[in-house]
Amino acid sequence: MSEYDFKPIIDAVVDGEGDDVVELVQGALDAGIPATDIIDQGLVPGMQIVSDKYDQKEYFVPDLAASADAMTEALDILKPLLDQSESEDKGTVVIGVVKECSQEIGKNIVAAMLSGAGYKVYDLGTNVSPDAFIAKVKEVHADILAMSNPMLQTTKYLKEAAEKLEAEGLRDKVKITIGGASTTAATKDQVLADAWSKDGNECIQVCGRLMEELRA
Ligand code: B12
Repeated sequence: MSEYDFKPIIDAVVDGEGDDVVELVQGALDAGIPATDIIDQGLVPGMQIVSDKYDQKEYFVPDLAASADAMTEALDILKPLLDQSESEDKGTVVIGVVKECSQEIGKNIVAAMLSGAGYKVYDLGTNVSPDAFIAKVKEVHADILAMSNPMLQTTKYLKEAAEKLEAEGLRDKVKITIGGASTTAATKDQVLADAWSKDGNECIQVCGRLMEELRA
């Protein structure tokens, strides 16, 4: 943990003030704070407060959208700084948000962190059908399929993708990892996935383990 005061960044995310967030993030970078610390200790805790306010009916969808936009603007600055190990080849990951969902901030963070950790990442964006996931996995010979599921009602698509992968005879060649606000460690077994992670840092550890299993 650095001594840096992340509260102004947290507050600006909570207030949905994109310009302020960008300025403060730039200030943190200028002060030598690593991009991952800015995400983990500034942006994500800010969004957590936003989530709590939404749960308590203090915030509504337009407030979420303002904070989400502020966070996205900040991530656009930070993403290139996470992409630092292009020469490494840790493995190939196909990532996306499941069908019927357009909530992508968490997935964007995980994708950027995986890429920064040396994985070749194919990001399919949001609203990705099980068929589209499998088609990309086959096209790029992916090692890992990483699916983000922010909403409970779309959990079925995680399982559908796993079943389709099995039907293609690829289940022993491709590992499936999942995450997102509406998943827990228990979801992994329900949807026939290999792993679940709570955040990007954990996902990097988990993908390292999955790659070892594939290469064993
Ligand atoms: C911001 C937000 C929005 C924004 C999204 C903007 C965007 N461009 O992405 C907007 C306003 C668009 C939105 C819309 C909706 N939202 Co919303 N939203 C949120 C909120 C408050 C925060 C999400 C977020 O960005 N968090 C910050 C990121 C960093 O966290 P994260 O997404 O959890 O990701 C982290 C981990 O989960 C993990 N992770 C994420 N993906 C992956 C993938 C892998 C492979 C791995 C390993 C890990 C991983 O790592 C990430 C980094 O730490 C959540 C509340 C919450 N508790 O999450 C609700 C929430 C997800 N939304 C919800 C709902 C209901 C909706 C709407 C239906 C609301 C409506 N009535 O219109 C719509 C759905 C639209 C649709 N079909 O997609 C519900 C879902 C409830 C449920 N159980 O199904 C939540 C949980 C709020 C709630 N408590 O009710 N939302």
